[in-house]
Amino acid sequence: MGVVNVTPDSFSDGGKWSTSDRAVAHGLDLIAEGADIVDVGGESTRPGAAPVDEAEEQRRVLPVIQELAPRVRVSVDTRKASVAEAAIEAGATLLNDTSATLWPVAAAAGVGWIAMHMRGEPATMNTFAHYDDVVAEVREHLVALAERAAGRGVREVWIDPGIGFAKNADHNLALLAQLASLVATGWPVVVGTSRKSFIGRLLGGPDGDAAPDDRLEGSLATAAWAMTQGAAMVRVHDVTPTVYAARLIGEGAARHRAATSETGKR
Ligand code: PMM
Repeated sequence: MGVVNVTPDSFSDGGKWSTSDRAVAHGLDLIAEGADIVDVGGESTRPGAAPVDEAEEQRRVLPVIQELAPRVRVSVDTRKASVAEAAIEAGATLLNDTSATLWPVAAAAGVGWIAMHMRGEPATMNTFAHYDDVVAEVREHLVALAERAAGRGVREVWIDPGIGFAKNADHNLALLAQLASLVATGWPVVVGTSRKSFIGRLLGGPDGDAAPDDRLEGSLATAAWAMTQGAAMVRVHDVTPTVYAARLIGEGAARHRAATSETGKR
């Protein structure tokens, strides 16, 4: 999943694709680079970000979705039912729902739904980053959401631990280290680590955190880790290197399977 943020203020790429023309051009580039899904968002969810009103969010995302949807599967990254509905009209077939509340829209429209874990709102979420066992709490919450949505008619449900959403760097690393326990639930897992601040902190030095543009290696390493642990989708800004990594991992896994089945080993 390649990201197109049609926003002036996203931490990762804010302002770069904030006009429709530029956003569409960027989406076309991501398709050419090998993205299977393009995720279009019109509201930044970075910690402390100011909310955007419905009309403005629709003005940002709808023309971009209309242009891209005939060419690639489009997801809409929104927390608002009205924006989700308008995005589906415009051609989106997957709701990337960081609020994990929009399953009724997905059920009614027959589109897919990504339930992402967060606590509070982007403006306040950092104050909720307290867990006894972050992995178990996130897993149980997501499984409950997924089961409810599937039981009420959403045919395609994905779960996402919400790296960086109401989580500190230790929480993020614990969730990544134990990603297999989310994968073991059987729900397809989406992971978004791309350019996030915990990577900047880990890659930083005495002068401070690495800037979002300098987080490629960490983004790629964490995406590759997620894929090898069984994540079904990674949400990234840097599609070309991630597609290379995905191909390499897929090829390696196929050869490993072939070699072990030849020798009868498991
Ligand atoms: N992260 C961001 C936005 N949307 N959606 C999902 N499903 N998972 C994520 O981890 C996620 C998301 C924040 O990153 P951005 O500002 O670079 O888009």
